[in-house]
Amino acid sequence: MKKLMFIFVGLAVLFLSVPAFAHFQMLYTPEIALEKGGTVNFKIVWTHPFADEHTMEMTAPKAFYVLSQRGEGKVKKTDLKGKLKPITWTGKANAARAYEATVKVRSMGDHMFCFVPGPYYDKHEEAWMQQITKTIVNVGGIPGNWAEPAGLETEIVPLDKPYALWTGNVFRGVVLSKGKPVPDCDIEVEYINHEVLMNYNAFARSNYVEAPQDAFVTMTIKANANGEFSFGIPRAGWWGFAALGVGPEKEHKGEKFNADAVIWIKAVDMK
Ligand SMILES: [Cu+2]
Repeated sequence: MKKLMFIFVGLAVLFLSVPAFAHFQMLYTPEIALEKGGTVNFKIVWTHPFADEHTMEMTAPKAFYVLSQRGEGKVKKTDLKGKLKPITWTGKANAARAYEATVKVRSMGDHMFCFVPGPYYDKHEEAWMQQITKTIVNVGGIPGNWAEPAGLETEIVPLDKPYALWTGNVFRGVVLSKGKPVPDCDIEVEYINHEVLMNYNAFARSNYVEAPQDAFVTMTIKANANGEFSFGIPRAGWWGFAALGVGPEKEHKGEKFNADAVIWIKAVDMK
């Protein structure tokens, strides 16, 4: 009888458990602090970048563009949707549709890449989700529009240059929805824990960090009353920040809709 109970509990855990780790819309390119203009290759993957436990099937993207500014110059918008090409991304657990893009950046200054994915239906949560994502690339160390809102429905506006961070620096940001700060929201933070193999459309399987417990896989921090947050960066590499459910849209096709605001930063070691 006791044995039977065990099996029951085991099965219940198996079927009721929802994925513990947070998903992130990756908008990844190996280098974001460039010496000079050139070609920037993006891998755009909807996955769990710390655990690499499940890669999700992306739907048709809504928008992809870049807002470029050199110094105090005019902000130039370039549509990049036509550059998106579907790829198959292979994770540890499965393979799924993702996208890649090859983009030329010519001018010095900041290039704020904005990606709006199509809504994704999550069966476990019985809700639609969408992560509106920014990655800011700099050329030549000339600052531009890195601290300006892109004007997205929801976004994280950095208070520190996201491409000029040493390991151990603090990264701060402010969460906006329709241009207004979102007080007290939850922000999930995750590390890209696996080397991104650009030529293989896959993560490397070696040299990853072992988390001592699940709360370290996806860290959750809170914004303050002004929608601002800060995070000390413990390790070189890529860190993603996702402000949860902060988008103004709450319903899609008669069901719950959660839009998150995501930003990516890269830290480098002082050596
Ligand atoms: Cu997930």
